[in-house]
Amino acid sequence: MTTPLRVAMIGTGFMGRMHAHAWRTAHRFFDLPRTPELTLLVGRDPQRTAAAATAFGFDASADDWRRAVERYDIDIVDICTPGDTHAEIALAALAAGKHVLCEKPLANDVAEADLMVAAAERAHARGVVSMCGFSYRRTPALSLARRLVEQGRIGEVRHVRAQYLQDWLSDPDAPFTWRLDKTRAGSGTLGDIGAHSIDTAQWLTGDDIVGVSAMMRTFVPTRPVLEEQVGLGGRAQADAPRRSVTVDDAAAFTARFAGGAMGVFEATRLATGHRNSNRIEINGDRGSIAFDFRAMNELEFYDATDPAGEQGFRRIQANEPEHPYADAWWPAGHGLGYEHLFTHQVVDLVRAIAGGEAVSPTFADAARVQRVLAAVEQSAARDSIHVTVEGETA
Ligand code: SOE
Repeated sequence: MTTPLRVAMIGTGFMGRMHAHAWRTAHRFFDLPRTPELTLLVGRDPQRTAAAATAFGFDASADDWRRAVERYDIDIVDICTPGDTHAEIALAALAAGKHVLCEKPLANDVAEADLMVAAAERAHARGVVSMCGFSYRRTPALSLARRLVEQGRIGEVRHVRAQYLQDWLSDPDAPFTWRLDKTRAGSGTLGDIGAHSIDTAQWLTGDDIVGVSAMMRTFVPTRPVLEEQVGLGGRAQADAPRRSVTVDDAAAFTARFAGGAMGVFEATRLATGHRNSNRIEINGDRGSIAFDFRAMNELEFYDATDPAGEQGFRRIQANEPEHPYADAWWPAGHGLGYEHLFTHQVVDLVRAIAGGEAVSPTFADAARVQRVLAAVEQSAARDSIHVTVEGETA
């Protein structure tokens, strides 16, 4: 039995459930230098949180996140709450010497993100580790894609094309949630799922977006309010009162990368028929890679140096022992799911904590995403004019 790593998790929604699963499984499938212990679950409603603590496997529950920061016997704070609470909780936890895992996007604006980066860097000098939960980076097929791009196997990157499409808000009577309130979520589709595409694109290419031209749209201006919070895709009574939506339903933007590549990005939660279609394709002068979450164990790779007459997009099953994380799971060909990305996220974080090393995506990586989000919103608010990521209007 290795030294425990006592976890306090703030939040009991979809990401809370998913992170709890990851904390429970990581050390049971991977050799870890420290063993996560689910010590404290924090949620606003005491009864619901106590029930969730039992269901998730936490030893105790509380209704105030400050209990997690104050307790000397908590080693890491895992933030799975709406974006308007990320900065306050992370800053307090880091100041108290707690390691921090914070869900994406890092914050609700660049100013908050910068405060979190500075606090994380100060804390790291004391051996405290922090990470932002852009979990798609932990997909074996995308790790393979990054290795191919880094090795130059697709050559000079010219195009990045990313779409993240969901449809849980297609129904105009899908109920109001915190994700539709700008003061809680920071933005709508853009920050919720567009942020994943931005992070994945910058991570795969090793290149930053330096300017955007964007449009954003809210198609459904009000949503019915439910007394009871419902999950994604729930339905409200027909006569429920309606509340104004203050975020985007959809965002589309072109992007310039520092290295000269062109990007085309789209994110929406009203793409009827797309439950969770997260796709990215990168074209270079010697080849291409393409990933579609709907076939998340596969990477499509086109090698233009193959012999003429034998070229084509090959579909690589990224579950072979040569692929990251694969040998901890099932024999080749049996595949992994969305939940495995979160277990991988915990594995890399726990190993980094044990070694005192930084682990990507760092808060600084996540703040670069936050700058792109801000530039997209600025461009969309000004008739899609080109906006540089540093905020000047080119
Ligand atoms: C809701 O759109 C959501 O849960 C996102 O918040 C997650 O980041 C995404 O992975 C799945 O959909």
